[in-house]
Amino acid sequence: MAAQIQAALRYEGAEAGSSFAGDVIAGLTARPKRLSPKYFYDETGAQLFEAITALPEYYLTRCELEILRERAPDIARFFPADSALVEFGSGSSKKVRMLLAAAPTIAAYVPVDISSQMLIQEAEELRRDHPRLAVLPVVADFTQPFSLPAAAAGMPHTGFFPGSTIGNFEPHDAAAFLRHAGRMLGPGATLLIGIDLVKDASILNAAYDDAAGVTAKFNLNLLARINRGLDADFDLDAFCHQAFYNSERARIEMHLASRKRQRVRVCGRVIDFRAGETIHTENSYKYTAASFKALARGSGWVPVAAWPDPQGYFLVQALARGDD
Ligand code: AVI
Repeated sequence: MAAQIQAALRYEGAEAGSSFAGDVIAGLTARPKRLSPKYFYDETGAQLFEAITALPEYYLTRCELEILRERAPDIARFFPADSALVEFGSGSSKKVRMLLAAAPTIAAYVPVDISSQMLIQEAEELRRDHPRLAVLPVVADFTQPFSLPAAAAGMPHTGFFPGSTIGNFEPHDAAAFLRHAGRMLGPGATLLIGIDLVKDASILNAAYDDAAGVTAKFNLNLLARINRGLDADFDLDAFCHQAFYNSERARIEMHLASRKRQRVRVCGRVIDFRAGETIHTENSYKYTAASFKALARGSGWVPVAAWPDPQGYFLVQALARGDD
């Protein structure tokens, strides 16, 4: 286990050392300014995201958990006996536990996440609770090709990508991910994916701009992370959180807006902001059942079943690999 932790830390150290600085400078010198949402998730960011999932306005997690709780026996019918369940971006194991409870014939669980700490801790707890299940964590950026553990090689694979995380990908990246997942999971694979649905803008806006200001803190933490990691001097009080639904592009946009004209130093570079100028930090795309099916079909998958929550806010969609 110690070796696994060390390998994971080496991986994270290399990530922070190389691409973080380059991506931040490239994003802040681009027009319009932007930062990748993947950098939200340092330790503080991951804790703030957990807090977001419990907010009254953030319906996504509650709706998906309700679907998994109520429909797990139907969903479990899509898992072949003695198969491996591969979760992309696993984080906490709350959702997969519902599937494992309904499908005791799953032989292996392969959580894939870039954050080694959570991965290893959750894996230990799952091994304790499911002694017959092979828990085979993989520390990797799941958007890039990675190898599945040899111990799961001969098993049929089911992918699990909950949380509407696919909504944080640009549509062409979402299509690329679906293709890459199909190649990784192999012939005969099924993919179970959580999708946030298009709905009234007032519900969407509230979910990303909550009254308690937790999402604002989550967004501003990106600047705090840059201050800490890249020797920068962002004044967090001089920026404010903005989130709004862009109905033409069916996406929530999150920005950090400069409250005044100002100059910020990052990694020895000087970045100028106009008053009101924003850094675009995240898109969260929303789909209709039909628009997601079209995306999946165009990316090598066949929609085989879908389970919405009773309000029709969220959808768990099952896909089968198309060319098998
Ligand atoms: C992780 N992801 C699905 C969240 C979302 O809803 O797009 C991230 C998030 N951003 C603000 N609130 C939650």
